[in-house]
Amino acid sequence: QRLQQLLRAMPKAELHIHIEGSLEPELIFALAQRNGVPLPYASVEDLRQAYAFTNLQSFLDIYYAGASVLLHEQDFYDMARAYLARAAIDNVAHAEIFFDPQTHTARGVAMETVINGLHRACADARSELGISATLILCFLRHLSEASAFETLEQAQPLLDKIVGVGLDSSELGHPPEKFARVFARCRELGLHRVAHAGEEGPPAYIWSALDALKVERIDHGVQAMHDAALMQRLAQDRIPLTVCPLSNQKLCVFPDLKNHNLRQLLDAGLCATVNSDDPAYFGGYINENFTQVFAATAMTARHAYQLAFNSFEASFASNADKRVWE
Ligand code: ES4
Ligand code: ZN
Repeated sequence: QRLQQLLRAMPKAELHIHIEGSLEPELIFALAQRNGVPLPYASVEDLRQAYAFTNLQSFLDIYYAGASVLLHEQDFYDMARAYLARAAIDNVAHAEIFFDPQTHTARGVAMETVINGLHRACADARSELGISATLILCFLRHLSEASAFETLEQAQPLLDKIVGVGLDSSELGHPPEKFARVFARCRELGLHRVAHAGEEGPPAYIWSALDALKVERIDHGVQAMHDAALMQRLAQDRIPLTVCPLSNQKLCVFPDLKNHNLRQLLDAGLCATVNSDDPAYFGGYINENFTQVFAATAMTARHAYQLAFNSFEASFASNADKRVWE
C-alpha cells in the first residue's frame, strides 16, 4: 500500500548496524572457502537452520562463530561493500556502522586490517553509491576494561577513520560503569559515544550509560518504558534511541512485533529511530524493519515522517557527509 511504499522510498539514516551481523550465510561460506577456515556447518542451509535464538547470548555465540571467516583487508571490504549496496536499495542516505575489533584482534587480525578494509568500503560507497558511511568502534562489554584500553591504543593511529565508539555484546552482568574511564578517554579524544543499554538489561543500565559514560545515544533502550523518570530524561534531553524491531522479536525481547513498544516511545515524544542491528541474522534489512513494525502496530504516515526526521537528527553526519546526499 501507500504507507509501505512511503516507508521504503523515504530517505533514512541507519545508526545501528553491526557490520559482522550483515554477513549473509552465502558470504560466510564463500569467505571460509577463500581463506581455508573450517566451519562447524555442512552448508548454507545448515547454518541458516541454526538461526533460532532464545535470547541475546544464544545469538552472540553464532554471530562470533560467523565472524571467524574474516582474515584479510579484502574480506572486511567485501563485507561492508555488500552491506552498503544493500542499504542503497533501501534508500539509506547515511550509515553509521558498528564494528567489533576485539573479535578479530583476538584471532590475530591486525587492527589496521579491520579498519582499513571497512574504511575503503565506506569511501567507495560515497563516490559509487552516493551514501555517506562512517565507522563506530565498539568495545565488547564481556571483556575487561584493560582489553578495551588496549583496543583504543591499537586504534589510536587510525582515529581519523572512525567517528565514535560504542559498547556491545552480552549486556546482563556487564553494566556500563565498567567502561567509565575508557569512555572518558574517548571523550577527551573528541570521539562520539554510544552504548547498547536496556536491550535485555534494566533501566539502571540506561541511566549509567548516560551518567557514567556520557553517551549521546542509547542503542536499543526499549526497557526505558519501565521507568517514568528515565522516559522524562530521554524526552527532555532528546537522547536518541536506536531501536531494532526485528532484532527484539528474534531475540525474544518482545514476544512478537504486535507487542513492540516503538509506537509508545514515539508517542511519548522520544527521539526513537528504526534500524536493522544484525540484518543477516534477524530476517531483514532496514526497510523490512520499518514495514513489519508498522504493519504490526498500525503506525501512521506521521510516525514514518517522524522516524525519518529523527534518524538524521540523531546522526553524527558532518557537513562533508551531508554534501554526499543533500
Ligand atoms: C548485538 Cl543485538 C546485539 N546486542 C548486543 N551486542 C551485539 N552485537 C551484535 N549484535
Ligand atoms: Zn546492536
